[in-house]
Amino acid sequence: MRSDSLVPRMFDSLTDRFEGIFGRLRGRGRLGEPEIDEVLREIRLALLEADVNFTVVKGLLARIKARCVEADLSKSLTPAQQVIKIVHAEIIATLGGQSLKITFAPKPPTVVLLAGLQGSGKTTACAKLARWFKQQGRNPIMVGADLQRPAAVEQLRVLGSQVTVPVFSEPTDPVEVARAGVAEARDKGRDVCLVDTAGRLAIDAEMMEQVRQISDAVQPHYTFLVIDAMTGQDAVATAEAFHATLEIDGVILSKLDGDARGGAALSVKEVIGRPIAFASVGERVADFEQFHPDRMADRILGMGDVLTLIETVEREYDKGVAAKAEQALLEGQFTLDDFLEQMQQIRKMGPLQSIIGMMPGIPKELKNADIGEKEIGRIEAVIRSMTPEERARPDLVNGSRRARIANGSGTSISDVNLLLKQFKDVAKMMKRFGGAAKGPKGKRRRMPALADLGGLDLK
Ligand SMILES: Nc1nc2c(ncn2[C@@H]2O[C@H](COP(=O)(O)OP(=O)(O)OP(=O)(O)O)[C@@H](O)[C@H]2O)c(=O)[nH]1
Ligand SMILES: [Mg+2]
Repeated sequence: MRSDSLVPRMFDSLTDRFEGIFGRLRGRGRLGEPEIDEVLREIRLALLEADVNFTVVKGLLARIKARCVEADLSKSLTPAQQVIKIVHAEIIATLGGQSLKITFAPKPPTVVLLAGLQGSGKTTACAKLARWFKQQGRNPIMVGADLQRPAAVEQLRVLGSQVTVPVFSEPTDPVEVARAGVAEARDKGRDVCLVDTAGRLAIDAEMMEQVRQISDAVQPHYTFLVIDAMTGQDAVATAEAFHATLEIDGVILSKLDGDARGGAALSVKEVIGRPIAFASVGERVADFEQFHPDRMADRILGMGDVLTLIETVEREYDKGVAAKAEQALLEGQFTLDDFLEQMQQIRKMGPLQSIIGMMPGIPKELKNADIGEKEIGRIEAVIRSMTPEERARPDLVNGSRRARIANGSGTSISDVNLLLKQFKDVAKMMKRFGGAAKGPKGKRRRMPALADLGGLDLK
């Protein structure tokens, strides 16, 4: 099962590098200039290897260095934290600082034009964006102005029915269709009009002229350039070329779910001076999100998306249940019922994958693992088919009981065996945490089961 999370895989290796660099940095005491220079060299290499544009890296490193000097780290008692803070802030700035705030035309419709190379993901992004506007309470229409490819309008219609947004097109010419589409939006009271245009294999004058004519005809409030993040440095060249003709307002980065190095994507804002507005991270219409530079920086630097995680946990995690589980494990009486309760707490917080993606320090294999809701459902079914005694003392569950439990829960004996084994593993791990909780420093670990989900093979 695919998860619902929007964790771009593209920055995985860069994240690994940063985790390594920062890990070593934390292990150090005071930092003199040579040590700082070494760290900066490592960061520079990591960024270049991730395919971040050379000029962008140069500027970024110069700013980081200047701020390190200014902070006079040699006198600092927490130099590592300060360096990390500076790098963090500068990466956010490189990504554009703040997320693009979409405003709406006082006189509807708000016209949005999508441009980009062939196959960059324009048509897909058009539908995803229409869906996003609907979620904002808007009433969009899509206009198929790609008459280049015979099936283009049909593709848009199929997507339109998926996101339940109407599509306007007619077999005239692209500029006419776009103009008529905006008029249609006005007549039908549609307040957002998204115009999908044709792409070409390479940037050519004719294509630029056509999209410029469409732009002149519809006077878009937003012109978004769709860039395929898999295309590396070409993405930057594309952005420059389009921006020279079209006056881009923002970029939609597509295919961030790919496994290419994503650094080029990070360069776009610096190169054309326009922010990344949205990120497209998969083929499904839901795989789309507004781009938040701060949250993206957190993830790239391996800090997880702690802000969102803390918000979610505070909102959803029942403190009574947490206290009870902690007590149970301190007393060595953690039962399957406690286990199930913990699982339900986690489930309340949303798709597991997105929670794990937000947690710092979780290995990337785990972030990519398919841990789904179905599996929790299965665990729940098995536990519910047990008697209260069995839940308290799982070693009571013998062979014939396992068969009956499997039967009763609509699972298989191997599912039951697997769960019992997982529980045993977790219980063992809980004991270790229990020891730590009673340790001399009195530092208590919260939510051991959540933190230890990594020990589970929830397939
Ligand atoms: N994995 C992944 N695939 C995507 C994403 N966005 C688009 N695609 C796929 O990329 C292919 C091209 O997408 P389209 O939306 O048709 O691209 P386009 O720019 O409209 O293409 P043309 O109209 O031919 O220029 C399709 O197979 C999409 O499903 C994404 O974010 N992730
Ligand atoms: Mg298209």
